Amino acid sequence: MAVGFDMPLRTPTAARPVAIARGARTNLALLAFLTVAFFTGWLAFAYATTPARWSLVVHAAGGFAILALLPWKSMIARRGIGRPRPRRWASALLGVLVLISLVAGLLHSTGLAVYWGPLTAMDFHVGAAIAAVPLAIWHVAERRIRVRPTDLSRRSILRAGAVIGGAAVAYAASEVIARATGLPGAARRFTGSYEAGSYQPGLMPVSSWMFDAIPTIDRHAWRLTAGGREWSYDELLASDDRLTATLDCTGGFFSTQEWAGARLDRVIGKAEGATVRVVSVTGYNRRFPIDRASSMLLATRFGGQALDPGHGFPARLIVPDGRGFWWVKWVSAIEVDDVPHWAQPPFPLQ
Ligand code: HEM
Ligand code: HEM
Ligand SMILES: Nc1nc2c(c(=O)[nH]1)N[C@H]1C(S)=C(S)[C@@H](COP(=O)(O)O)O[C@H]1N2
Ligand SMILES: [Mo]
Repeated sequence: MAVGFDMPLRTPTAARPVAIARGARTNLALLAFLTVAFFTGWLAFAYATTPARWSLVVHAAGGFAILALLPWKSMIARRGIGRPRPRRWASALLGVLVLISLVAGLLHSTGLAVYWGPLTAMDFHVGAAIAAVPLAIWHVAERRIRVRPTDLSRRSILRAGAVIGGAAVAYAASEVIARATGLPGAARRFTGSYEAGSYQPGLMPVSSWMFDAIPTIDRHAWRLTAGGREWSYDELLASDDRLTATLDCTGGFFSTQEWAGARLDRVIGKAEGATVRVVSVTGYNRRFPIDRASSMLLATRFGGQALDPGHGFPARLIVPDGRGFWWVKWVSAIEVDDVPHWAQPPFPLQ
């Protein structure tokens, strides 16, 4: 970020530059909090274990800090929107998207509105945040701000600390209030997700990462390619390894079921390699370190009944402690090779 903080030139009075310098610090703080919120959000999505918890504490504090800056930013925005700058509407749209994201995040966390038809509050929360990214980059690039020594003065740093501390206290208070008033949000898991249909397969939600539609698969025609051979559905159905595990979807729900099928290490047999890649008939796939195979299950059943098409019939992967997007549905092939497990996008692209 370099030159171009040109406002003092247009404001020759002695009083204005002070106000503007304050505006620059607000913008700078906003940039920092938005960046933190965006990355900790994805970090929380990457885990269904403790890193999700501390990511979300930082995330929520960042979100509350952005809320705290809104009065100051709206002063800057009101001042700027009056200027005949091209594409001001894009800044206004950025504002709308960030507000949608903030409101949807709070609706999710309080539990006041978790499901909106086929979509969840989380879908709006993350969707609006992603849509805001190009606008935010453009907004900042077009309005270069110069970081001045005073922006890093003791006073500025103390002020930033006060905003962060205040945001953390506000977040903690919101959690206490949610519990005291019995808001539905009090029941969320450490990932922020809500329980749905546990131990009741018929009530478990059906979800896709992005665009995958439920395929129609004929149980007689279907074959699984794994361990150097082909498996029929009935052959796989004969395996009775069991695992009780919780699917935690980034869409904002979790569901615990008693899964049954074949342990993954039994399915791949003696195949040697560093990683195991589990592939769906739709092409959707995920790769895992081979030493995790014995903790994963290729399930054909849950709660004593066969999987239905929505939940992955004929077979789906169960990944204890892995977010829902690792639980590949409609599995058709399992491959073992030496491609490293990190040589894949951190989140599926389809
Ligand atoms: C513009 C960027 C973002 C802002 C300002 C923001 C802000 C917020 C706020 C204020 C909350 C409510 C916190 C609470 O009361 O507990 C929240 C919750 C949440 N956000 Fe974000 N967020 C942003 C982007 C994202 C992204 C990109 C993701 C994921 C990829 C994400 C994932 C989550 C999750 C999982 C929760 C629920 C946490 C819980 O209920 O405990 N956020 N966010
Ligand atoms: C929540 C995200 C943000 C929103 C919604 C937002 C919105 C706005 C709006 C509506 C304006 C006035 C119209 C315009 O100039 O296009 C504006 C001006 C401005 N914004 Fe932002 N902004 C955000 C974040 C940032 C960040 C992160 C920076 C810099 C790091 C920044 C720097 C500026 C500057 C320098 C101006 C010009 C002020 C003036 O002309 O007086 N903004 N912003
Ligand atoms: N083939 C395929 N498998 C998939 C997905 C997908 O889009 N395609 N979505 C994943 C995601 S994000 C989740 S949360 C779970 C949802 O499983 P469910 O519909 O049984 O609740 O499936 C996972 N397996
Ligand atoms: Mo999901």
